[in-house]
Amino acid sequence: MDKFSRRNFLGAGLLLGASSLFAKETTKAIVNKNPEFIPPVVAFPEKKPMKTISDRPPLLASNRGRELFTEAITPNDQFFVRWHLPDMPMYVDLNEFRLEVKGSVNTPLSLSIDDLKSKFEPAEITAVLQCGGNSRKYYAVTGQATHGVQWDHDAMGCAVWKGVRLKDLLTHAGVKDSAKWVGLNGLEKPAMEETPDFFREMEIKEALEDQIIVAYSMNGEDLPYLNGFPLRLVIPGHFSDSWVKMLSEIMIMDEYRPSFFMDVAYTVPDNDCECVISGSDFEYKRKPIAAMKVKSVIGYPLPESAIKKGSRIKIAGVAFDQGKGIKEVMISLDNAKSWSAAKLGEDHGKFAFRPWSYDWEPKIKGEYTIMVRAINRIGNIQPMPDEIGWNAGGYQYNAVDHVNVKIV
Ligand SMILES: Nc1nc2c(c(=O)[nH]1)N[C@H]1C(S)=C(S)[C@@H](COP(=O)(O)O)O[C@H]1N2
Ligand SMILES: [Mo]
Repeated sequence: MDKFSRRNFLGAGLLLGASSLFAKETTKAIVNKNPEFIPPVVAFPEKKPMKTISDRPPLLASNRGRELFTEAITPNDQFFVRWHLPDMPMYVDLNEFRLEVKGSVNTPLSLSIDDLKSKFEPAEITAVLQCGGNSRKYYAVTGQATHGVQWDHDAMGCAVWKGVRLKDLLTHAGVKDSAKWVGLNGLEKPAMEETPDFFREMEIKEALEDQIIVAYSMNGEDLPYLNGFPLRLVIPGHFSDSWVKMLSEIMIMDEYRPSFFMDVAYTVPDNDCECVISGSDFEYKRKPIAAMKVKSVIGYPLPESAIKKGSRIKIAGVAFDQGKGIKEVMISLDNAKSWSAAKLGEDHGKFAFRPWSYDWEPKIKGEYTIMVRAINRIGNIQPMPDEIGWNAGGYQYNAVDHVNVKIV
């Protein structure tokens, strides 16, 4: 299929069964929040069969689960998908698509994808994209279950992003002195008037940071449609709620514009621990989540695996943080009494997954808990699960991960 017909697949109405899911006549987003719910596995366009938590809006997790997270780069066709509004466009025509940079600027810009590729210096960065709600279901292990989609460690991935620096676009447009905020909007529109638009904001001084890019490529290819074709914002080190997909409008503003997706969703308690007593409701002053916290996940072995005594296995996974870089990853096989250093794998840059591994030759039969704990270069360390601060939205889970296995 050529580029344009490939981008028309969702509108074509026939492909792979998934388009019929898109075509449902519902206007209400149905998201299953029951932790016992076992999602169906569906092949959406450009994706391998994915766990489909919701089809409208699409919420998809890789069917491989944790196993995906032993490698630094997550393949596009297994990269998770999260949209908030059910009415996303079914077709993006690159002949018509323009990225608008407007508002408090001297020269408003209207740029095609070709303009972006030919008129600006390309920039490339490997960075982790993680939803603030990633791993949310684990809050229920030591505290009360939290609101929101009960993601396992599967609302994350790491890719090589290529595009143009946001800074270069802002400089080109000439930001006025009065400007303080950058508003970001994608092509999808709310289904009903009372539904809030997916609108995100960041301060100008943050938007000018060198590493932030407007990406037209992911792992060397066009972005998959569901991951934001043809353009998305990439904010390395930050949770992905502001990594606006199908980015079509950059609005330079003098004033902050109140919006549901900044003021209510993706917020944590505005105090030092960013936490409240487990089980509290949302009655606290909030602030938006921003920089990610140091975290590591075990990709192999999978939970509840049976492993032959005397076999040699490589415990493996990934670690990452907000961009300070991973200093050390430690493994415990005796319920956190002692810890040993894992081997760090290839360094793809400070915003990327850092793969790690640990050789283990279990000699005694029985049940084991494998735990992993990462420390970054500024000494931030993952809390134990019973130490993690709780918040009602279930954001920023980063406690020590564990997997139970049986040696037989
Ligand atoms: N246009 C648009 N961009 C968006 C969203 C959205 O709903 N609409 N969701 C955000 C959130 S909260 C997440 S977690 C990521 C998910 O990115 P992915 O689907 O590529 O994994 O997209 C972000 N960008
Ligand atoms: Mo998210």
